[in-house]
Amino acid sequence: MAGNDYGWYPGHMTKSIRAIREELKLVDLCIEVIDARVPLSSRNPDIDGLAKDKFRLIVMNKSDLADESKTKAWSDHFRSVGIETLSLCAKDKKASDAVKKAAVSVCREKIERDKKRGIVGRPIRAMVCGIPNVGKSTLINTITGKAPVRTGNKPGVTRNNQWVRTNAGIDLLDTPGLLWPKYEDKTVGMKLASIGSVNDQVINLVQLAGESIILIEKLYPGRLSEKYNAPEDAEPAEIIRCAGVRNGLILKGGEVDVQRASELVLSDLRSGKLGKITLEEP
Ligand SMILES: Nc1nc2c(ncn2[C@@H]2O[C@H](COP(=O)(O)OP(=O)(O)OP(=O)(O)O)[C@@H](O)[C@H]2O)c(=O)[nH]1
Ligand SMILES: [Mg+2]
Repeated sequence: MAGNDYGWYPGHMTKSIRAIREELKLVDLCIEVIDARVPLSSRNPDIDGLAKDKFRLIVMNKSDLADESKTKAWSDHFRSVGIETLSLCAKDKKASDAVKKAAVSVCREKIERDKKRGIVGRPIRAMVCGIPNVGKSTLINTITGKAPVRTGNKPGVTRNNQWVRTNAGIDLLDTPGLLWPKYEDKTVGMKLASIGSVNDQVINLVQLAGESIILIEKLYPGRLSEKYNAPEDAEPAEIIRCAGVRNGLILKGGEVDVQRASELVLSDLRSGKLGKITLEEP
């Protein structure tokens, strides 16, 4: 484990940033995909630099798993700082039109400029970027209506930039998920790990489950104890134990398998089985 700060910055990410920089000349629009459950922590600070001369759109994805009122508050917040924002579920067909419409609206200056030069119908070239596992590739597949790029429920699935042409006025560049070398705030890494954007193989999952439980109990009191039949004032270790008992995760000697019970809690959190949860407020 890379310390207990949930750091994960493999060599391929350094290479990916370099490769993205090379593509940037060709890009009009930066579509930054973030996770609606952690809208602050899932914004890679490097993207502001990479996209500084580009039109911008934030997509708050996985909003089907997030707290609706907080998603609305975050969208308002991002718009108030001047970045057009959409909240959506990339697996939902409706996402396609919403993104295309927003892209045209955000890039209207470029479209006008082209028109004045006699260029009509040149597609918007959009780079889809963000941290790992937030649904960048899924969004591209939904917009194209096919599956030209690979997706998967773990971070680090996309390894190379890939342009995807559509006949809908927008070309899309799929990019590998990027984290950054050091988190300023310790809880950032924990939140990113809890939503599945950090490689689970470099993490102590028992510790992560415990820290996630503390945060969720603070924001959504009673949610976990109810789900796992634990006493109302149960400590994290007790909640993990109850989750194990409830799901039959028992070792040979009769004790709860804490490792698997912790993994189960994290899996329930990530898949929405603990209900809609947003871990940050604007
Ligand atoms: N619930 C839910 N799941 C989603 C949504 N969008 C994507 N997913 C799932 O999230 C996982 C990651 O999706 P990908 O599209 O591979 O994510 P990515 O950002 O391309 O990930 P990397 O290439 O690893 O950086 C997959 O299991 C998707 O099915 C969404 O809006 N809601
Ligand atoms: Mg991908």
